[in-house]
Amino acid sequence: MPDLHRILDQFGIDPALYTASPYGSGLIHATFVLRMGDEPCYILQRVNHHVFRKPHDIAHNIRVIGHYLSHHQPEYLFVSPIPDRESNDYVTEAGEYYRLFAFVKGTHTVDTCTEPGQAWEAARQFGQFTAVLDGFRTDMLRYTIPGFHDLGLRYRQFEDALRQGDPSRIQDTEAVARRLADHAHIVRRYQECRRSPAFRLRVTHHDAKISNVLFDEREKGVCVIDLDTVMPGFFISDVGDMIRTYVSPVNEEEKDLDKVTVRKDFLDAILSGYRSEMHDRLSEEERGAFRFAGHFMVYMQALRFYTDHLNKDSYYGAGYEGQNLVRARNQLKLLEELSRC
Ligand code: GN1
Ligand code: MG
Repeated sequence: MPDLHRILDQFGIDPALYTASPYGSGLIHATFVLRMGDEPCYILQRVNHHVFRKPHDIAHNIRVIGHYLSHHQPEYLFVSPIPDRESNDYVTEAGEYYRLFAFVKGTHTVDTCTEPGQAWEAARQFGQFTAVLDGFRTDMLRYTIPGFHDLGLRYRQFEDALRQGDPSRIQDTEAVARRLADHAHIVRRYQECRRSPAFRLRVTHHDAKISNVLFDEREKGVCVIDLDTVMPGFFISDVGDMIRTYVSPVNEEEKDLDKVTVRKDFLDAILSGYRSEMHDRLSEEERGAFRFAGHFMVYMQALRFYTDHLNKDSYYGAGYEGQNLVRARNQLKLLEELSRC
């Protein structure tokens, strides 16, 4: 638990009034909710600066987008961090970076998508986020993680790990490596999309999991949160990550692969919710890549988990031996299921 007293003091908040407890299920940052009694009031987040090497760039992106929206879409709910006493968007304490958000009253998050209606609402929110920023110049944004959803790069990192990773893990998992290499045609199609002038760079969220959407009491989507990976990107990143994380009834941690299946009604809901905001803005060629989006993101995540397994879990960490291998196998199964429908 961080030294709350020193951190909150920098935001001008009396730490004695709140109790902090861990919050959410993200793999990268450490997140805490601050409650006054039972009432959630703030979200405090310690930024993982090994992953986000320039926390200042995150703050820059959120600031320029917030500025644009306040002029062009003032009714759009955009959750920016609370400034500290000196108007900084984050504070530093013991070499770590922390930021604070107001808890949006009357909202909640969901960890797994249990109803197609939730998938529709979330997809509409991610579509709307890109749609309201359609007129915003993407070159104003910084790349907070360079090459983040570059599948060519992720494939090269997989090949590097096969050469330089842990020798016994490489040897024990050759079959997984072969199955991954069998899908390399997805990289080639991705490169074609990138090169095509019909594929536009847009403001893309890049982490479209269901827990990054706030819902109200009537289960309507309210807004998207977790804007660290907002960068110029292709719509297939967000649609693909929704497919990756909403269509299966179980998540990437599931070991029983029989449970990894594709719920077609959820898939349809994602496409319809996203189209409700974005259909007219997408080119014909982009519209033809909805299904591909799922293959692209699930494949990338399978590569990333397996690569990390070979690299001894240096990126994601592991709660038990072989966890990233479990995740990689899970994502491979999902890819195979998606390819069948
Ligand atoms: C990481 O921390 P979280 O869960 O929001 C990762 C995503 C992966 C996801 C897999 C910055 O996101 O790209 O899809 O884990 N974020 C980063 O669970 O690497
Ligand atoms: Mg995230």
